[in-house]
Amino acid sequence: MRNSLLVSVAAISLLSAAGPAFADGRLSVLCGAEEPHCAALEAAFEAKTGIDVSMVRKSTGEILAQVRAEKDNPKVDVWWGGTGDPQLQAAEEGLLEPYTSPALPDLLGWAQNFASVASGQATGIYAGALGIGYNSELLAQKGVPAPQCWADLIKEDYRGEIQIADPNSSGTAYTALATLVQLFDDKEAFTYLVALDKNVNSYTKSGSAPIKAAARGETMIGISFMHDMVTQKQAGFPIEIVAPCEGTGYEIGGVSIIKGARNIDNAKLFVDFALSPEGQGAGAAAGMNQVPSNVNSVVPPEAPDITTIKLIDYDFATYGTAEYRTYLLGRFAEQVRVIE
Ligand code: S7P
Repeated sequence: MRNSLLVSVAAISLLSAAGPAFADGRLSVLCGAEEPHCAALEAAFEAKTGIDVSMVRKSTGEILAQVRAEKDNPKVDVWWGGTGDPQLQAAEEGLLEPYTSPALPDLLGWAQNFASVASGQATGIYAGALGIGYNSELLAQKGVPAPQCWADLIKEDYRGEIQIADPNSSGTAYTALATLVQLFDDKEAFTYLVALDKNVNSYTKSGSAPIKAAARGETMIGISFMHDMVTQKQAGFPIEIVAPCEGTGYEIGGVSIIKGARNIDNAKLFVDFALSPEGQGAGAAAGMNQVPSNVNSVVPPEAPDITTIKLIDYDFATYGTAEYRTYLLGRFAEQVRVIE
């Protein structure tokens, strides 16, 4: 009798260990936003729920690569932050778990649309537009005009003066690639990128690195999200922010649960929190300047007003497909640069 009881207990423990989902007070999150943003959200969620979060920051393309690599044995529960296209690509590849948060009706239209493009497997958390940022002191020293348009960036004035991230690792740079293809046609966009390459001094891993480098005087111009430029300006660096005259693209940052998440109940709690005014307020408190998706969230006072910027009608349904990602990144490697 005692022996058979021991066997049953052992079997139950084995089943639980192998089972797909059990809340045990832990949660593993991959964070695609800025480090202070990740840390602030982690602290706020832990304080509210007592759940112990393990949060790792990576660039968006790197997160997609990890989620793909771990698909048969997922080690991560939640993907929070970073640009939305790679989450749409993961959704299409069946790597995410559908979840409709009760907060969905409180979200702005663009965040709800994003959730429907993702078939309920990812939800919009914030939005922000791409821009050109320049260091006004370096610009004055060199005596060149301030760039106003994408077209300006291929001029000789800016030879070796521009940074942009690698579209393979960075969601920001993928957004830039998809933006240029939507603004011009494919052929013109890649001709432009080849010309731009002559002026690029470095392709960085992370999307915010170019504007941080410009802020510190390591490059004159950075192509990044405007809200990341505002953060540098607020820190006192001589950065000027330009909304390109031809129009620009934008991101919708996303949150999603990884298919097969071991801590699925905690993951749902995290998604609900990330969509709440309280969770979204953690970003603003950490000095971040994206536009939050919940109608009741406080918009950071200096967040770029995306309603006044000339935005393209960014086609998330197309540029969020794995087919387009493969095509754009392949063509970039073939015609522009293979980044080591
Ligand atoms: O939090 C700032 C932010 O610009 O970072 C994310 C961005 O994708 C940076 O990551 P990458 O290295 O992948 O480019 C944005 O989602 C976010 O707004």
